[in-house]
Amino acid sequence: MPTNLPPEYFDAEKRYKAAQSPAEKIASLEELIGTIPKHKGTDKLRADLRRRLSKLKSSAQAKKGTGRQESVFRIDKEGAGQVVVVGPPNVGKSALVAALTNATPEVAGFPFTTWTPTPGMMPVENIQIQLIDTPPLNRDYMEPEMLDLIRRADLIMLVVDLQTDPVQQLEEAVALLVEHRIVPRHLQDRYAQQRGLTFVPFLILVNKSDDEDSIEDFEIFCELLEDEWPMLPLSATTGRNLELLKQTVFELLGIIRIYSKTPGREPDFAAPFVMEKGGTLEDFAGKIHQDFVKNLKVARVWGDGVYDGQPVGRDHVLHDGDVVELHTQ
Ligand SMILES: Nc1nc2c(ncn2[C@@H]2O[C@H](COP(=O)(O)OP(=O)(O)O)[C@@H](O)[C@H]2O)c(=O)[nH]1
Ligand SMILES: [Mg+2]
Repeated sequence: MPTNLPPEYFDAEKRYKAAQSPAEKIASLEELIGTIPKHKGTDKLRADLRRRLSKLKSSAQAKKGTGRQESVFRIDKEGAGQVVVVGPPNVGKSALVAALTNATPEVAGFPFTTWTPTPGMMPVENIQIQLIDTPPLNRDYMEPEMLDLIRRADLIMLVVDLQTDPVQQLEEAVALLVEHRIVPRHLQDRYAQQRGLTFVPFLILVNKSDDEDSIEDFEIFCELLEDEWPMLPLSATTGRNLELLKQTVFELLGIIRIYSKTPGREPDFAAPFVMEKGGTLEDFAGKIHQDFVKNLKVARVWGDGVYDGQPVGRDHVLHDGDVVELHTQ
């Protein structure tokens, strides 16, 4: 990367990295390209970014256009994590996705209303997590592409209905997924001998736990289960425990938020970089740009376990909320 880029470049780059929707990405990338001074030293960078811009534009176009559309089950990951919402019919999957995100999937009192997956973004503090509403699990036929979508997910939220035999719903749904080689990560030791499995973290959402009266039913449900599950009683209708759900998803995704800072300026707390828990300073530099990894001279960190602005090495482990200033010269 050219070393003489102006501070506006890094500000614009932050906005670009934090952009969620294709439209937002395109707009912020155009802005980013506009901040680069035109001379020989920046030719390559400008060419690279313009190539990325035209790719973004054509894939956004392809999505809008009719005809040769890609599979509806191929949903690009957006935001800090992709979470699929699965379960039997009529348990309230669509109602939950509608309550938690900007999406408006159809909610109805009869089964099999949702035929195609519908993504929406769930705001959790200052980040967005993608939720995908899906057609019901069905023993007779599972769309292979729907199974791939589930396999690729960062987290599976399995919804059951507290008011309609939730034990059977949970056991049947898990059995069906395991038959398709999708295994709850916390049970992976049991499957150590088998090959070709995908282990994905699960969270069981016990929906229609509308109010305090449902607590006893929920406790009975828990006692009847053979295994321990990460689990939350909640209600799409009354909103019970929906805030707790957001925090739980954030924790289960195993992610942290890091704020990048330009020397002499305040960090932008509205636009965190999201990375995996346990990530190091070097991982963070790589998220910003590979050249930062190569040319990194000093980094200063404000946050957990350091004094303000403490210089740290490449293998310093970062924590949620840390502010980092990278210096390449
Ligand atoms: N009492 C109650 N009903 C709910 C709740 N969530 C959804 N429902 C109802 O359950 C039915 C099925 O909901 P829907 O979201 O379409 O289920 P899906 O088939 O799993 O997507 C609808 O009549 C909803 O109004 C809830 O938390 N409490
Ligand atoms: Mg539905």
